[in-house]
Formats: sequence, C-alpha cells, structure tokens
Amino acid sequence: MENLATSAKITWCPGCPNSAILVAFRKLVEELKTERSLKLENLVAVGGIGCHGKITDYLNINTFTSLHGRLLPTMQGIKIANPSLQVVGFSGDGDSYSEGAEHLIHAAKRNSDVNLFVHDNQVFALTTGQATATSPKGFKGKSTPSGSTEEPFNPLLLMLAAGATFVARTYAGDIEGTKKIMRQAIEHKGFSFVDIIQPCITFYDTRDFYNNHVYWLDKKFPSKKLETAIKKVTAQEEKIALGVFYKVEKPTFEESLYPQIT
Ligand SMILES: Cc1ncc(C[n+]2csc(CCOP(=O)(O)OP(=O)(O)O)c2C)c(N)n1
Ligand SMILES: [Mg+2]
Repeated sequence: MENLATSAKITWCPGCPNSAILVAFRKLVEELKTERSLKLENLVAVGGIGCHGKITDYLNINTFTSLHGRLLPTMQGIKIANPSLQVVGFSGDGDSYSEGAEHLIHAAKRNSDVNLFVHDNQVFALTTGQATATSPKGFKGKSTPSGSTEEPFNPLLLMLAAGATFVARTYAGDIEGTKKIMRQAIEHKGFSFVDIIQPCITFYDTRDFYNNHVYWLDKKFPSKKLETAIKKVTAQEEKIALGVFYKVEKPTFEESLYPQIT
C-alpha cells in the first residue's frame, strides 16, 4: 500500500473513521492492480470539500479536488471526456446531500457511469459542526444550538427514487466490508451510490451506537426489484442494514450519448 500513500501529513483527528475509508480504498486499489483488472492511469478520484475531501491528498493516484457540492459535475465531465477512465468520488453528507443535492439527483437520473462514496457523518464537520440533511431531529450543533427542528431525509430512498442503478450502504468501522462494497460499486456499470455511515468523533460521536446497531443484508439482496429495495431501505428496524440493496443493468448516460456526438 506504500506506493499509494503520499508525503502529505494526515490532518484528520486521530481515530477519525476517514482513515478507515482511506485504508479500505487503498487495499481495494492494490487488489485490483494485482489482479491486473485496473491500471492506475485509468483511475481517477475526485474529492468534495470537507474533512472527507482531504482523502485525495492522501492517495497517490490521479485526483481532482472539486468545489463544495460540485464533485459530481466534475466526475461526469471526466467520464464524458474519457469514458475509459474509472471515476470514483469521495463526498460528504453536507457536500452531496445538502449543498450539492441537485447534482446527486441528476447524476443518478441519467445513470452516469461513475461511483460515489459518501462519508455520511451526519454533520458539516470541517466547519466545526452544523446540521446537514442527514442530521437527526434534535441535533445540537453550531447552527442549531437548541436542537434541529428538521427531520433528516433518507439518502438511499432518494437515490432509488432518482434512478440510481446501484444503491448500497456500508459502515466505515468495517474496513473489509467497506472494501467489498466499494469493489462491487466499481464493478457495476452505471451510477453506483454508496452511503458510508461514519461517526464524527469530534462533532457527532456515534461510535457506540453504530458498533452495536449494524448488520449485513442476507442473500436475498441485492434485489432487482425497486419495490423490494424501497421496502428494505424504509423498514423501521432496530438495527441498520448494510450491503447492496438494489442493482440493475441499464444503459449508461455516456454510452447513450456517445453515438450522438461521434
Ligand atoms: C460553496 C461553499 N459553501 C460552503 C463552504 C464551506 N464549507 C467548507 S467544508 C464544509 C462542510 C463540509 O461538510 P461535509 O460535506 O459533510 O464534509 P465533512 O467535513 O463532514 O467530511 C462547508 C460548509 C464552501 N467551502 N464552499
Ligand atoms: Mg459530513
């Protein structure tokens, strides 16, 4: 993994699960390289703005750091310009569910063949703790000192409704599980969406809760049926299901577009 590291000093809080996501991705890239199914020059990672976005500083591959909430237009531009590239995006809940939600919906709708990994820590962390679209009702932070009065939305349900062809959730605390989900996302042709639930140890420490409240989906998943996936992502369960909920094959945006422009 050494040659995938850079000389940049890691400035995440010691123990931040962003490091676990970085390790999972580096391990996966090593595996794909060894299997020779991936050449490093054909891989590009795009980062959003936030603590999560620093991941591009720590990956010795082609990277691009985008604007806040605007990594998906960047990713889609890269894919259109060179469809042979494998494009992976690292975003945050503030980045993709709050600031850039419109881009998220439309990237899913057009089934762009890119992979989005959202570090969903339920908080705008880099700006020191404001509520995002996935912060729970009652969340106390810098912008909601008396508790958020808003209900969060369910990003998986949003992605199913928008037309994503691969919808998954993993937990940053499970590095092997996260690596496997990332691999399936990259191997899927079409828009791959992965919500990575992640504690923010400084502004929203959910470690104890998640460590005791996650489980992996059984073999019935991924489903090809939208209704089945919707039912599962909206199920009121005591524990949080991880895995691939939905996976279908559909023409991608880029392969539909190319015959029109060449
Ligand atoms: C257009 C724009 N709006 C706001 C900001 C300020 N800003 C920088 S990082 C950030 C929070 C990012 O939160 P999230 O995407 O959840 O990432 P995290 O830090 O939690 O990993 C904000 C609001 C910005 N840089 N650019
Ligand atoms: Mg966040």
